[in-house]
Amino acid sequence: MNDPSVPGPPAVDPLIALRPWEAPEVTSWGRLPMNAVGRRSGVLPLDGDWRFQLLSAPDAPVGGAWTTAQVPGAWTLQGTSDLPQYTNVAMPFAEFPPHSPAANPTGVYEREVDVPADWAGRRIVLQVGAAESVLLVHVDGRPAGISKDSHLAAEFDLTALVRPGARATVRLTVVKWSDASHLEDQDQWWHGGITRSVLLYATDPLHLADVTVRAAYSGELRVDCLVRDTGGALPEGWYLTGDLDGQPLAQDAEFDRANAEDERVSDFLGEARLLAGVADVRTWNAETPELYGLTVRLHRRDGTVADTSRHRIGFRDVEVVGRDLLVNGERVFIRGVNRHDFHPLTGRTVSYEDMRADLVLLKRFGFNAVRTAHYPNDPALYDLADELGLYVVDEADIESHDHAHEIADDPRYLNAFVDRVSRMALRDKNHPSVIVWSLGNESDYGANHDAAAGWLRRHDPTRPLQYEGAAKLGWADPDVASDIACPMYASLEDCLAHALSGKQTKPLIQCEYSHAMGNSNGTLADHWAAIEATPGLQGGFIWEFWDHGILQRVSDGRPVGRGGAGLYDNGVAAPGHRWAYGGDFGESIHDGAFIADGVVFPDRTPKPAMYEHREISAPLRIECFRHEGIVLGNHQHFRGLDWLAGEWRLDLADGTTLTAPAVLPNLCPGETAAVPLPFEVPRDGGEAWLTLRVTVAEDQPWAPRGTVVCVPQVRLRGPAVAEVPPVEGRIEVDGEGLLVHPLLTAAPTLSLWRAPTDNDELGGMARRWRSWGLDTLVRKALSVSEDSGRVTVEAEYAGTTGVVRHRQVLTPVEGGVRVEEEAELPEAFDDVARVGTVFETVAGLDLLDWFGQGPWESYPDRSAGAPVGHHSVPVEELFTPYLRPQESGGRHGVRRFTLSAPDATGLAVALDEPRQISVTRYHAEDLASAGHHDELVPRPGCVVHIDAAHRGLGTASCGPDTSPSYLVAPGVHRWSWTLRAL
Ligand code: IPT
Repeated sequence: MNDPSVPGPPAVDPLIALRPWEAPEVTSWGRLPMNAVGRRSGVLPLDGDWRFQLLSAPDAPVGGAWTTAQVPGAWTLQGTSDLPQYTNVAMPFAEFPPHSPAANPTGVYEREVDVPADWAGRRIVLQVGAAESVLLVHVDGRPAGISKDSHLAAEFDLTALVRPGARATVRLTVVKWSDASHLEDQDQWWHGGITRSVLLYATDPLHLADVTVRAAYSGELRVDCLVRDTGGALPEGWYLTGDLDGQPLAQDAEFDRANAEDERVSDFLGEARLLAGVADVRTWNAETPELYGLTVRLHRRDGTVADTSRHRIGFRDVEVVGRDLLVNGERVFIRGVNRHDFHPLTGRTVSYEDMRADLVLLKRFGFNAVRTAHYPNDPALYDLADELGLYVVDEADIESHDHAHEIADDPRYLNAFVDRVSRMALRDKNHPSVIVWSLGNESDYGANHDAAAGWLRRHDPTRPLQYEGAAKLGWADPDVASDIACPMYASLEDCLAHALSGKQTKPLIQCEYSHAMGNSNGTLADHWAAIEATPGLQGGFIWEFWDHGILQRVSDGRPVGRGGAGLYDNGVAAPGHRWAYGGDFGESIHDGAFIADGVVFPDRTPKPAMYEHREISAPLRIECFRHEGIVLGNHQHFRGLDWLAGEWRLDLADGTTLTAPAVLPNLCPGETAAVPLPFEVPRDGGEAWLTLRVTVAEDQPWAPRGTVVCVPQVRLRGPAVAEVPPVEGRIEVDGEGLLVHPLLTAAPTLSLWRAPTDNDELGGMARRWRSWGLDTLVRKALSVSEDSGRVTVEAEYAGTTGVVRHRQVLTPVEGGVRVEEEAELPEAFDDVARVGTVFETVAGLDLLDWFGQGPWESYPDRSAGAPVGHHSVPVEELFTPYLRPQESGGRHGVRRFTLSAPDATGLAVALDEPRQISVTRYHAEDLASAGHHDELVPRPGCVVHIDAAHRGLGTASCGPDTSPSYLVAPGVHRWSWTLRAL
């Protein structure tokens, strides 16, 4: 501090005077080049509590009271006045690029650091894992550096600014809004803070400045190293050694000789290469992610080690050939998801354990790829993807959405584009999991993209790159910025038409599709049936993994923050809490629940759509049932079936269930074989379904033995139609013709409406339904007649633009009543939510047993993952708590069900054919009028829907609606069911 050899703090702080927050040309100052050397030993972690002040602007004086802030962490979740704000496309402020608002929350973090005495003579580096959006670094008041790029680490050489054995004060000033915010306009919460770890490390002055690994499918290994010395000139005689899983690697003499003879190369070069050919190499792919341990050592002339770098590497090739993306020569399907770094308590700060849990879950549900939407994710994610086996599309931190067109060609932002793309590649290039680079998201297309693409192509010719926005002239556009046609939310028809057009030039892999907002992901199975059957279509990335709900206290509207573990369970926030979405922190500019569009809840509880995905990704499938037996097929790309075990189950409609162990055939990828039917199928018992429950045979890194992988199914026999004969008896109806039944508190009436899903709302259907008056239909009994015990009720329901005629015929049957219904919808009602019956039961019937699809929620266009069988689920668990309450809890293809109390009393319903039903505690109006779950008041009984027809879910909140075949047509609908007491 009082070292005369270092200059004192300047009178005017140049980092503030420069106003770097509105200088897009300034991407950094004093920052070390990004590299892939990896963490070294000799690390001093600086995470924990730092002194903290939140200024109103970056040039406001520091001098207020200090509080503390946790590093890593966003200050927006740590009790400051600056709260999270959610916007999608819209910038949260009005200033045009490169400007930012004068009111600009700026966090000043400060702490003392005792620099270890034994670091004397060493090179001392500060690493800040991530800070958004501008980082200014001071050491003892002296400027040390500037960095932008909120999702990548920044390193600064502090050797000249600190003294080993002495104490230094490190100040990290983080400016929230800047020119760079316009490049970080991703669809997520805005936060401020230091969101990844901070640390100090030391190296020898002679050090590895970068290590670039090329490990090919052929077994060829090339490790290119960049060597530097802080003194400038490299000392004579340095050399490299290495080892690969214990096998020594030597420096490539041919490379040295060629450099020595190359006149363009100076003595300073500092480059060397390790080269090896690995015989019988175990190659890496997402199914069998074989890794090798690589160590690189930099030696001084005397043989002592100056620096060491360790890697886990995988041997694999990736290339685009024609319209196929090939991994190790195979056209692999990309079963991907878009993933943000997210946590409901800490915002963007995620732990290793959390990321591992994310990827383990993805693997268990059949995903094999992640797009790091929309910025380079936490570095540990890539290690985990290497280890667990997931392909990664690594995306640069560029989304200029609101001002996309202006920025893509703005030369002031040129540096930033190249900087962000190149730094990502420099950090992540050695990961086998990274198979494609992405130039960013939703930023139009301009010269800045081509500049970044040019840099990438030269630096890393081993990987394709993609950018959705580049396809200005359509998906076959020969633009330089995308090797893959990677549209978002394209319709299946358009994708098919392109693949069949004869004009396709690139693989078609949607960068975003099947928007998972609320109750969604309709037609996923149709997409995959087409993808698997159509050359040129190779998959896509579901939007998205997370529902980004932030845990919030209802009482004061504040985010709970780090202390909230245990305040949520199974997708639901504890009483007094809720999952906040846009607007819940009082933001005036926000995009509401659009932030809740993932396949998992904010606590990572899978939504039912995950089971759909698991089944359509099944590695082992039942192809068909033929006379010679059941034909099984291996749908993997690289792996046999030896890691799987199976069990057969036969379900008959009469309740009979048989099981038998399955012997799986030895099938190579793509092969099929017939196996004998494991049961003698009983002649009686009605409809018969054969299910193969496929589990993990031996522990996998991502799943213990016994984990279910898929449950393929085939129907062996169709249903037998059983006529229920009428009996003598009386049906009791009230004066309005409403059934009076001791187990019902509300009689069965017609229902044409559902609590709009997010897709219904944003797709415009809900508005139409309201304009037709479907949400407030008024029933008018026209006639009630009785004929030898049978009651016929003719009713009309008046909407605003049409009348629906409804007839109910109630007939006494053994133990209950048969209800035959007919509804006639006017032509104007050409797309309603449902046509069916709703009634409400007495309290206490809390268990649903059914024969049909399940056990999880399913809908007409999302039912491929719900096998037919006998299922039993408590009513409380039937409901899916989508963040904004909406239609939920449906079960598809139900043939019959019972609702019972613990003493086995209750009611039984048999349906004329497989129907959509739901059993919840809520009326559609209850759900539709609530914004969050804490506002819902459950009803004591069950609200039961039986639908003759139920509209598909589609994905219209962002993308295509459901297919026409899943719409409910106008005209006449007929259905019937019987209700009996148990
Ligand atoms: C697209 C975005 O890339 C993604 O970040 C997210 O916003 C998603 O849609 C919707 O949730 S952009 C959209 C305007 C098509």
